[in-house]
Formats: sequence, structure tokens, C-alpha cells
Amino acid sequence: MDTSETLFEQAKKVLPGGVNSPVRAYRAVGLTPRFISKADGAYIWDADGRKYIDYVCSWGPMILGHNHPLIREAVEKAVKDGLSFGAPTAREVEIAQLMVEMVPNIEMVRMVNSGTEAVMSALRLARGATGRDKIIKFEGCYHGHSDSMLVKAGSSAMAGGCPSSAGVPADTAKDTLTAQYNDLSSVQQLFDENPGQIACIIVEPVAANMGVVGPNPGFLEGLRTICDKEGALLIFDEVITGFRLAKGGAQEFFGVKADIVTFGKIIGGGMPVGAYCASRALMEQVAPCGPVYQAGTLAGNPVAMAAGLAQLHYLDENPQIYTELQRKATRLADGMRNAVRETGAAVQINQIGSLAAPFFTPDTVESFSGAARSDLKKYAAYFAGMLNRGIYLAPAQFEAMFVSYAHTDADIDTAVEAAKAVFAQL
Ligand code: HOZ
Repeated sequence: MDTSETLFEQAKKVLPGGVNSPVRAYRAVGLTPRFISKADGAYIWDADGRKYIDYVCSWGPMILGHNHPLIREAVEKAVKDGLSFGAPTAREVEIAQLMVEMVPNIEMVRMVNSGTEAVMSALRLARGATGRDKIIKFEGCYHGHSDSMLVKAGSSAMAGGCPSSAGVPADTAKDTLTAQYNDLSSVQQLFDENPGQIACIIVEPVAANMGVVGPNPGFLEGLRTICDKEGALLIFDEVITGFRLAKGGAQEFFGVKADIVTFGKIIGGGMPVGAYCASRALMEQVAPCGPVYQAGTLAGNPVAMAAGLAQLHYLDENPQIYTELQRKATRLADGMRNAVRETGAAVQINQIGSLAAPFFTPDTVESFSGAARSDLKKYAAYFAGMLNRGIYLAPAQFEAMFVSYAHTDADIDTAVEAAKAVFAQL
């Protein structure tokens, strides 16, 4: 039988680095990646037959846990009617209506196939609507792999040593200005230096691709004020926070209005889906209503829509999920903080809603520079220790831990106990 080791050897011959997405290669932690054979609820199994408690949750979308019966049944039913039509379907209308109802400040939705595509299209819309070329992003925030977003990016781009990717034309990169997360003066300075030229600010409302760093009080509100004053648009990239922090995502959680919101895999229940959403006035700038072109055969794919609808309906109808997610993640973070105190390890635990991350530094982490000070060797040791104890985590520091509705208190306590044992050895 193939093991993770033998599969990785074969994979390296036909896939760059043996993977289809860099962080999965485990280079940041110096191990052989676990090849996954199945997942159910809060658990994931590797090709070697080992079972883990999963705190990656497919990087967020499995908010109800893996293999949820309602989503699986919706997919099975949809598959019987055909896999792809490249034509409108009733389900697209239903999911858009549901999203408009659940998410504040959006009136229209355009479905795409991933968060990367959603962001790329949202930026085009912002540029088309304002007639301006420059955009502001934050160092260490990650918005997928489109050219203009691979400038000082977080996540695996940062962990892999290429936050500003080769292959991005200098002419493209020059229009991406970078500010510091949680530092409004760095944003205002860019507007002052580029008067009337900045189309939008794009931000992860909770920076969850540099570990997890929440917005300081007033930061998101300040971005809103600056955008209003400067005639720029505010884009919330809610690929991670959307439908996770609250039904209405970060806009609802923090009470700050965005002009354009992007979503990713969570609205497909884990299937490849993304969307960008805004007011009618903005969205009617998009073709075929307006001059901003964007298209895709697989956009609104019927099977993906069925999965997404099942997940979003469930979230909509069961608002207690958000209270429970908050409670479980707080239990996890508080438990890990106790483990830090008891072991005397120099570790910070950040948590916002059902997102959490440890940083291996004695100082509190409220910024990209703070996150970047985390000891990456210690993260690698922590990762290996946790994996050996049956806890499946993101194989790089600059990612988040995701808690799902399927995690039980016992699952959380097992992770806390594992962390305590690992912290004691750091
Ligand atoms: N860097 C991505 C998550 N933030 C990785 C996703 C993947 O490899 O699947």
C-alpha cells in the first residue's frame, strides 16, 4: 500500500515540489507531507492510516466539519442532474438571494471559482468604477495568487520566501502600494503621496495569513473614513472571515461597512467557489451590464452551488453555531494560554472568533512586524510535536487554526494537552 512517503516520492516526479499548492509541501516544517485519504467531522486520516484532529479544515470552509450529511446529500443529488452546463441555473439565483440576505451592504453577487478569482475581479471592478489604477494592500496580507496581489504577500508566499513573486511584471507591481496592517498613518501617507490615484484599499479584516492578527479598535473604521474622504473603495477580503466570524462576516462582526466583499471556498461548502459582491450600482458596472469584463464557464457550477447552498442554509438557520464556535475557540485559546503559563514558554496565542494562532515570541503580536518576529524553528518543532500527538495543523507559521462546529470539547482539550506537552519541550 502507498504511504505518505512513497506517494511523495512519486509526486515529486510529476508535480512541482510534489504538490499543487506550495504550503502543502511541508518545507516550512521540514517534514514529509501527509497525504490525506479521507475526512469526517473534526477528523482527518492520512494514507498511512493515522487519524488526526483537524484544525486546518481545508483552510476554513469546513466550518460544519468534514463530510456533513446535508452537504454530501445535496452534492449527490446535484451530480445526478449533470456536472456542468455553462448556463444559468435556479441554484445560482437562490444562493445569491441567500447571500444578499445574510451579508450586510451587498445587493448583488457574481460567482467565480476561487478566492483568487474573486479578488482579481473585485480589483478590476474597483479600478473600472473609480477610473484609478493604484491599489493599497497590507504587507503580510494574502489575497490569492493574482499578479497584483503577490507583492509583499503573506501565507505560503511568505513562508516559502517569495512574498513578492518572480514573474509579476514591474509595471503591474508598481500599482500595488503596501501599507502596514493596524497602522492608519501608513495608509494615509500613501494617499498623500498618490493624490487621486488610488482606486481601493483591500484588507483581510482579520489578518489570517500572517498567523492571526486582529484589527485594533478603530483600524477598520479608520480605513472606512479614509476611503470616504479620498473617494476610494474599501474591499474586505472575506475568504477566511466570511460566514465564519458571523453570518454576515466581518462587516457584521466589527460593524464596519465595505464597498466590495470577496468570498471563497466557504460559500461552496469546500467546493471550488468564490464570489465578489457589492451594491447594485457597483455590480452593474460588471459585464453584461457594464464595461468591466469578467466571465467563466465554471462560474456558478451546479454541483458547487448545491454544496454551497446546503452549507449557507444550515448556517442561516442555526445561528447558535456562531456562539458555539466562539465558545470552542475561546476554550482552545484559553487552554493554550494556560499551557503557556504552566510551562513558561515564550508563546503568544491570538484568537478572534473561531480563528487562532500561536506565535513563538515573548511579545504580543498586533502587526506584521510582530508576526514576523515569531521563531520559525520553534513553530516547526511545535508542528511536529502536535502532529505526533494526533493534531493536524497548518504546516507553516503564517496561517490560522480553524475551529469547526464539529470539534467537541474533548477534541479541544486533547489539542490543549498536546500543546502543553510540546510547549514544555521548546
Ligand atoms: N496558503 C494557502 C492558505 N492560506 C494554502 C492553501 C492550500 O495549499 O491549499
